[in-house]
Amino acid sequence: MSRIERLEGLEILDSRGRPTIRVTCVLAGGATGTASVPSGASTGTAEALELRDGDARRYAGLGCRRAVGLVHGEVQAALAGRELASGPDLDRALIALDGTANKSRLGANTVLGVSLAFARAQAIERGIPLYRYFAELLDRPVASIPRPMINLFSGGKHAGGQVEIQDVLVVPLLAGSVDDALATTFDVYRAAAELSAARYGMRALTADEGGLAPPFGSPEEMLALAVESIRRAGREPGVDVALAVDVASTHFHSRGRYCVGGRELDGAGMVELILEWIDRYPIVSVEDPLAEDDWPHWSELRRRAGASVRVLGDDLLCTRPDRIRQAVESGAADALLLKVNQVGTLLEAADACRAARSAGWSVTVSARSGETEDDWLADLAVGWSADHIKVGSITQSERLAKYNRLLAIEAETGLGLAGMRG
Ligand code: 2PG
Ligand code: MG
Repeated sequence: MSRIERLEGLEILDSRGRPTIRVTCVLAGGATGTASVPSGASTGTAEALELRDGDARRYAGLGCRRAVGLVHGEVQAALAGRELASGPDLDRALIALDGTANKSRLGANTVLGVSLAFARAQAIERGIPLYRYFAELLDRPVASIPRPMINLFSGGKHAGGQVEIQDVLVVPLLAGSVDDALATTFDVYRAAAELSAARYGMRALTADEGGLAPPFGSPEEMLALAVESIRRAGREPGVDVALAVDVASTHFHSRGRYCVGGRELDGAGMVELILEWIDRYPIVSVEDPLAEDDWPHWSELRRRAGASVRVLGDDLLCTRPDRIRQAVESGAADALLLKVNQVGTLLEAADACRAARSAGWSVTVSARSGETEDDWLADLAVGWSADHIKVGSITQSERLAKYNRLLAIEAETGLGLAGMRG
């Protein structure tokens, strides 16, 4: 049993210079945990709500003072002094206190900050590493370290929108360790920066998550340059290093039409385009290939894409167990992108993880485009035995905090990287 003595909130800035919150939880015995909450840009409609101040005179309405006030006020008043056996106990109390379906009263940012800070405090109180604490929440042993999917090129909402698709990522297939995966990616990233400079005459400007963002003329140009970068780095595309794509197609879709690469396609046309990409490029994972509500075309794509590629749901699923079950029943996807702040508590994210696992799906734990220097995500991905982790590129400290934590966990545990198909 743990007893919360005090909760403190602090408004801090994320990697895009926008406010977010950091919560500190002090337990009666003195153990203290602190955690910071990330924030997305290409958000799904079914995501839980982030509480923002809405005061246009301060941070364009994005301030988090109300969330901080709730941590100090209502949430602390409701929880301080309560005996709590575990994180799920606390999360149930938070869900009941909020009382809405999408955390719109307290805000998913407020709720998640408290949920994570308590987890850290309890792990400290029990003297166990955070990844072990997370593993116990799912009642699974820590089996492996997730294989990173690392941003190479970005477009869409994470860059200037010069090309519609959001991210092209590298997946080091043969790497046996995080160390190896990062060293391989370093070579590919460097080759990509050199090619971008030669071809587009620009230095290596980066997007929100540290991916390179030259002014590609089309998504195909972006994919082809990724393949060329792998080759230039002395690796064989599809053998040593494969590609993953976050199409994020919800964000260039409107009223049944997808506007991409100068084309205007309906859902069937979008399915054909994705199949063509899978055919032409060494793609092993395609995320949000269709819009968040285009369920029939998701199922058609999953049926036709073949077993060598995972169809990964982000905006489609929003880490919600009900939407995952719908996707399992309709055969819309076979991989979950898990972002805890899409649902707001560890408890609900763990349910989502279980729902995906019991359908035989793979799980990719993901950071958000607005991140902080906090590294809890690395512990979560290891603790929940994710197949992959997606935290952005190998630049920018808010990304590297997670990779560096994975390196430390790897050194401490000697665990190997997850295989490509679990
Ligand atoms: C995504 C994420 C991370 P955002 O779409 O997968 O890349 O972006 O946090 O902006 O939703
Ligand atoms: Mg996505």
